[in-house]
Amino acid sequence: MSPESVILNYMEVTEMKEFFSNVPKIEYKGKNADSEFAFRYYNPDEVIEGKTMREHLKFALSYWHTMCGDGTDMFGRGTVDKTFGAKSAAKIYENKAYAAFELMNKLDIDYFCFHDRDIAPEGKTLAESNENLEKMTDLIKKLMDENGKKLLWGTANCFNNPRYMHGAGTSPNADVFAYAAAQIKNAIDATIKLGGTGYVFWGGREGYETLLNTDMKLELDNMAYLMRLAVDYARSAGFKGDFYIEPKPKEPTKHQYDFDASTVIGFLKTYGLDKDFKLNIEANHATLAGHTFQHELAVARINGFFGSIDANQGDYLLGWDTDQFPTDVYETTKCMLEVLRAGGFTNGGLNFDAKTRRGSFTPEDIALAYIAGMDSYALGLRLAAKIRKDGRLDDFIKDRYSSYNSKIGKKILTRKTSMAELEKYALGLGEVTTNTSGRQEYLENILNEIMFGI
Ligand code: XLS
Ligand code: NI
Ligand code: NI
Repeated sequence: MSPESVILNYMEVTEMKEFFSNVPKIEYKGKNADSEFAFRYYNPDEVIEGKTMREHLKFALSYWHTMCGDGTDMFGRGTVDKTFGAKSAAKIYENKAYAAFELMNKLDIDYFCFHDRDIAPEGKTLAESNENLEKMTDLIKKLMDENGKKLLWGTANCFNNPRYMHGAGTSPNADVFAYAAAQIKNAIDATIKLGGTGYVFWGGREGYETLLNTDMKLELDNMAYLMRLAVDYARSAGFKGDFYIEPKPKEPTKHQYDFDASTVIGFLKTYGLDKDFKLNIEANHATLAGHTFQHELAVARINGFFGSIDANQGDYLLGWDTDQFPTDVYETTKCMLEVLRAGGFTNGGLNFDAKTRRGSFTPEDIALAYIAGMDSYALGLRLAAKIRKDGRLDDFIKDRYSSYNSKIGKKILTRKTSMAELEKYALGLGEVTTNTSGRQEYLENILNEIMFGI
């Protein structure tokens, strides 16, 4: 969004103190809370499985959706004013920052995530853009210190500007590759300056539309080289956090190179980047790839790439990234089950890469949306812990593979057999008569019983 595109522009307010004046400080009030401005399930200090809910969930505000997204879609202009009472670009971005911290305080959110161009406008030249970024990170650093807020991760927007029409690191144009590298270098500097614990690569336009004009190998090689350069630069500049790739199968390009968790892990291993990166799994991207959210998280976890999460949800009837606030409690529960199985977040967290629907256009809607997302994840955490305590689902899985605990199974599991021995054993079996039921429906009913049983 460029500031000029916002039509709902009121008189410039220079000393605006409160931007979400109808939103009170949100506190945990329990199930019987008598106001919509309250948490019913998110009780930050409550301990679950040895950690507070605050420590488990590590909620983050996404600066792009919340401070910048104005509801523009393919068929209509913005419905929401995100100028925060200002007129000039400089003042708009300043007010965005003040409003962001007010909202984080009111919602009791400890972290935020940003693209370079969300927090500071692009200038006429790269040098000017860098200057804007420097100035805004000075202000944001001050606000972080004053309000005790932290940066979960930073990233560079290498997809909005027309120069990136053919990609950034995968552009056929070497000048674009150089420009992207320069932009990423500055975004890394900004992340380090703000003490960020992560740096994300979401491959904006890193993909292709047609192989009629695309050298896929050269593009992938270059994308990996840009990542290698970025990691080496960041480490030399003192960055101690994690690097993440955020998989997405399509949109904006028809075929995004970072298709899904498995594809990205393969890519990282091919290019020797697997020690440097983890994954940032987004719910809506998982479903676009034809997977469940839990599948993507499990793939990341079992391969040692579990890092961070973009918490949102899509619409199963639509084929694009709707970035809705997550309210499907089956999904948040299965997600938190994976997070607990992974041992929880280290440098990562739950970033609400989510926006209110275009018709939910008031400032209060933003707060209500975050409350809905946070409460849904709090419920998910509570229910995931309950599932683990109940133990029936975990026990079922363990038991299902018990044939590997003895005899030929143990030999297979300990990798101490051979094709000849297995053949001899199979010949002796006559036929396999030992299969047991997978009991899917029974397990689905147990899940319901644990989640809703009274
Ligand atoms: C877009 C992505 C993006 C990343 C950050 O679909 O989700 O918002 O999270 O660049
Ligand atoms: Ni995302
Ligand atoms: Ni997305």
